[in-house]
Amino acid sequence: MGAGSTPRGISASTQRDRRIAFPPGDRISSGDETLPRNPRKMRLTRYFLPVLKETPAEAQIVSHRLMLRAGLIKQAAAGIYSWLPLGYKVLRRIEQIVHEEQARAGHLAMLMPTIQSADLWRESGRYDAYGEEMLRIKDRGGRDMLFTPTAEELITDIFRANVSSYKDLPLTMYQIQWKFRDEIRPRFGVMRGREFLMKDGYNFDLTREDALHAYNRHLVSYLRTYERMGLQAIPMRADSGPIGGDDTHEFLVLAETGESEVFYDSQITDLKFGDREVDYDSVEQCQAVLEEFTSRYARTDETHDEAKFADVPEERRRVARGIEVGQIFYFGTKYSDALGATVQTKDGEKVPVHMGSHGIGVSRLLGAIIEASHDDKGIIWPEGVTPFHCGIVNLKQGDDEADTACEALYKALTAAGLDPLYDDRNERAGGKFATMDLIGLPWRITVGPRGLKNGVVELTSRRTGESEEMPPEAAVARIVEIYAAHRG
Ligand code: 5CA
Repeated sequence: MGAGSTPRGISASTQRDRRIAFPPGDRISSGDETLPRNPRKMRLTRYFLPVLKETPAEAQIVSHRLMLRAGLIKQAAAGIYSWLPLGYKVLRRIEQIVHEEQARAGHLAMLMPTIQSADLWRESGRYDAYGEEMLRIKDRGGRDMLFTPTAEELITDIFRANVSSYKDLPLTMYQIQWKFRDEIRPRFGVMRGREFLMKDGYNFDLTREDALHAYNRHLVSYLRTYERMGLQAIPMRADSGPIGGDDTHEFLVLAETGESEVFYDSQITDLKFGDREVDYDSVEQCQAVLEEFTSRYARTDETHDEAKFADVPEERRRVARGIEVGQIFYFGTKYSDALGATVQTKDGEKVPVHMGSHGIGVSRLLGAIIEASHDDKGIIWPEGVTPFHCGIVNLKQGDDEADTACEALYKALTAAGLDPLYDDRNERAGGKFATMDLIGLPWRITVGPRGLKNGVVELTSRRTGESEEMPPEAAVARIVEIYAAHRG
């Protein structure tokens, strides 16, 4: 497996003003501020990085092995993980990108509880339909509760209690919240967990056409989101499962270890979203992106059609495996009918709202990114999600000149808004390099007395392994420049 490619609650009316809130070229944020920094903790001697020398026997796929070995996660129970500091940092960076791209599309962030009452789920009929995957809990009063596997019912309840007019539409709200699905076979670490972090978004629209625009807008927004994480996620026609509806696309990252079998026209992998500006309010622009990215054959095994696949020129037919990192659904009035979520039209008629839901597997993404971007030495984080922007390796801890140069580099990088990790341990160079390679920071600055005599440090790319000597200020400038290209 090779390395992967480098590369608003106000009111509904403010949703329409989204271009005013985010003018083209506006820099939102880099995700650097997701966790407050404590400079002392960014020294390896003060950090908590329990790396494992041995390959854990229980891990069957490379991402799971590397997540355990690099001290990102620790299993707490089957399919349930603690996120250790380094893993939690990456998780927060991924969340930050999701939030920024949702804001860009005009969607409102909110938060719903993980524990819900069974009553709403009885109204929709899903309390029984969901089956064994739903973790059911009784509170002390004997009331049926559950740990939410998804939130269509709760959001529809919020909607029906507060919205009654077409004037408040369109509306899209989302959350990033923990979900629980009591999977029969939790496996591959965070890839198929029982507890997992999901971004789930829900659109409410007056008409089918408006809801399809919301669907298309999500597709565009997701393409951009995954690319910022250094991933190519291909939208593929899929099956809607327990969520329901006819229109659904899954986003798949190609990987040998993926759980889904996929069939596609190889031309689709040439498509890049890039830095194009799309007006998320424009029906035509969103539709055009959807057509561009979905007109070639790309399906999961659930919807695969041999006859249609045969129309793809043979040399372009691909059968592979993929990791599902997201899914978008349009299910019309399934939940609004069941729960009575209606609005009054201009003519005073009461109609059920058209809805869809849209999910991103936030915690699964760590596994997917590692599957797509690693080598035999360890993880290679794409710049967009790396836990630290670069590592500083001191070859001779205790040497005045080397220590002073490392401190100065550290200060210069943090002053430029970057987040470096300084390996200040009293260890052999080989051990320090091995740790940096394992945890996968994309850039490393190596500082040693010999180089310093010539006024240089060494800047090394984790991806290519290439090193270049340059004065410390030049190394800082280069890293600043690299990350400037990765800001939202
Ligand atoms: N309500 C809809 C969209 S919000 C929904 O639940 N969709 S979903 O079932 O497709 O889940 C959304 C995403 O969550 C999936 O694409 C997948 O990336 C992730 N996901 C689903 N199950 C798991 C799991 N057991 N472990 C890790 N991630 C998961």
